[in-house]
Amino acid sequence: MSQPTIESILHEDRIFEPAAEFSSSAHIASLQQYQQLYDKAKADPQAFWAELAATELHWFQTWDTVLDWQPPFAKWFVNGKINISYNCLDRHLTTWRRNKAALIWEGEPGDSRTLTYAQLHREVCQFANVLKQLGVEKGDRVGIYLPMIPEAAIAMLACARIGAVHSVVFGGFSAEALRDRLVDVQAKLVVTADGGWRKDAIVPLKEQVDKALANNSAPNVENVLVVRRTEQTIAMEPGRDHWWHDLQAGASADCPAEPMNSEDMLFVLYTSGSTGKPKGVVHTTGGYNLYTHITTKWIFDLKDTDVYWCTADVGWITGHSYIVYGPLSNGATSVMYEGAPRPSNPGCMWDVIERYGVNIFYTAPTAIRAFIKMGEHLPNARDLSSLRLLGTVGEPINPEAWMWYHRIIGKGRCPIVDTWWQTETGGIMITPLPGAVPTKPGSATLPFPGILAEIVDLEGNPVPTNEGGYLAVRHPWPGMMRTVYGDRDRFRRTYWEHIPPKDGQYLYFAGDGARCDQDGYFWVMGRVDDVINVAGHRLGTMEIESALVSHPSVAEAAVVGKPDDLKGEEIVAFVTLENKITASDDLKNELKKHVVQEIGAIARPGEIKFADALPKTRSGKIMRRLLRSLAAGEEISGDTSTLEDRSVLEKLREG
Ligand code: 7RM
Repeated sequence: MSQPTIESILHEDRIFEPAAEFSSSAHIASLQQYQQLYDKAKADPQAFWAELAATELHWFQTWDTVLDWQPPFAKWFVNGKINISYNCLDRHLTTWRRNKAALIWEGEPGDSRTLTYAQLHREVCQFANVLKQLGVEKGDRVGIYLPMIPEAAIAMLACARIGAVHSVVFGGFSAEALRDRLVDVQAKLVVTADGGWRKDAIVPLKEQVDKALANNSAPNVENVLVVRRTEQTIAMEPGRDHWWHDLQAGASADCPAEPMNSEDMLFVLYTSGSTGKPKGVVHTTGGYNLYTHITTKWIFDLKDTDVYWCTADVGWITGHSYIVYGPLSNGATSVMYEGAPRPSNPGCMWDVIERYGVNIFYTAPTAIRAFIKMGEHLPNARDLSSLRLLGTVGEPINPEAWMWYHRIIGKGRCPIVDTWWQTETGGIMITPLPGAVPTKPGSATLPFPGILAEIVDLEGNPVPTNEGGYLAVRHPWPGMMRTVYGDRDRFRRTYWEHIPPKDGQYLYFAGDGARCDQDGYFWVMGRVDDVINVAGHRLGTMEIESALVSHPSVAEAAVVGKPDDLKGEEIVAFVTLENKITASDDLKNELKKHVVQEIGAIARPGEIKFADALPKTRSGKIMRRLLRSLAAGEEISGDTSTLEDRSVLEKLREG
């Protein structure tokens, strides 16, 4: 099995119509209804979004301007007052949902906890008071470095409640990567845990925080809050470190939600780009609340009786938008699971579905490919009849994996929503609405109403049907990122000027290659920049190269992605060594370890290849295209005339 290629998906002509039974009770019940919404939104985007904002959300004060667009800077619902924690919690308390499960959590060792809306509200209010007690004020940044435990959602909502800006750092990132993010965002406080469970082992989170903060290297951090999770002995620095449960126990549960300006910052989440260090993607309150709310409702066709499970980690945007904010804003029951398939429990995902009667299941193609490999006997041994809708996100799904998901997990009954979006877009952009849009395996299908997606060339000109081009978006949407934290210029350059604006018309450049077929369906091919997607995790080749070059033995490094059956892509690093350093397998292992230490296990190169020199252009640019072909074991094709020294290529080829 492999990633989709132009050839394989050009020949994909299977079409799956939504089942009448599904459509009849769906929020968006027919293709015609989708088309009407799409047309309406296109004709008057501001009226479309304003109507939804007014009907779907609670506002303390209504806005006076729907959209203030000074390209590429957008402000949505200007002067509106809103609080996303209020929309996710308080407004449900006056309804029957008060005692409905908001979060169903299961830990990897099998412990579990259910929090009703009333209970979650109480915990969030208490924790918000803890933050206040420790001096956290509106606008302050709070780092969150936690495993997949309810406290992660509680901490996020507590920040949102008092107007603090959260910046969640995935628990798989190393101390170095954590420090870089805490420094960039100038975090005042960090929330962590003694440890987290990962494949039957403990991830020592608090130890990583201690390393990140050592020698006052993140000088803004005044306090660290520690959740007791794995119960091993950890160091607690008096004055700086506090146990979550100690402070939570004494905190008042009375903490009204702060009316926030619609454009106040809600969170910063770091993501990898093609150049430089990871960017802090800034999302604000009102637009993000609306966009995640309505996409969750329509795309997952959420009903009050549903148990909904998104398997992402809250450290990624998918966890932010589709475990926490989108589902809770809708008053849904959201499942949060700390575990992952592992040798001691390979069928755990299917157990969770059976145990909680999950109705909607949202996961990544890389996970599906791993499920396929583990064997269909695992899901076949469980009762999955509760499922009614399946989703995927994170990378293109190959049609074979789509068919397996449809057949083995969905038993041929459940629609599949293949959702294309990014950290930057805040929420899902291209996707089927499951009761309305017929699906084709491997296609994310059609844009969400209000999203004007196009395939263009680098000048912004439309590309003919079925020809490859760059995925771009024409009009601002409420969930879009507002800026790169602390770097408005980088925001402008990276996303809005990559395709030069014409006549004041700006196009958002997504960084993905795609094609649009004769039915207007989008087929996303993958990144066109130096970003690689390893098991659904987005990594910049530059970051990995910088990590390698920071090792004393390394002179130069070039990192490329190589197609991988399971992970989508695997990291291959070409490395030249300093004089007098000799290549060895030990050194390869040492370099792999070094990258893990600098970034985290997700960035561990699958392969390191030592070289005498790297292929470069006459102007000194590394020709990654050639390295990609070499890594994939393909023939080098295309133009190599710009290559400075052709013998470099010959040597690399000989290995
Ligand atoms: C949500 C998320 C974004 C990148 C994006 C694409 C790839 C995501 C799909 C997809 C094909 C999909 N945020 N991508 N979803 N490619 N089909 N349904 O993943 O910021 O971490 O990554 O992921 O390349 O640009 S992300």
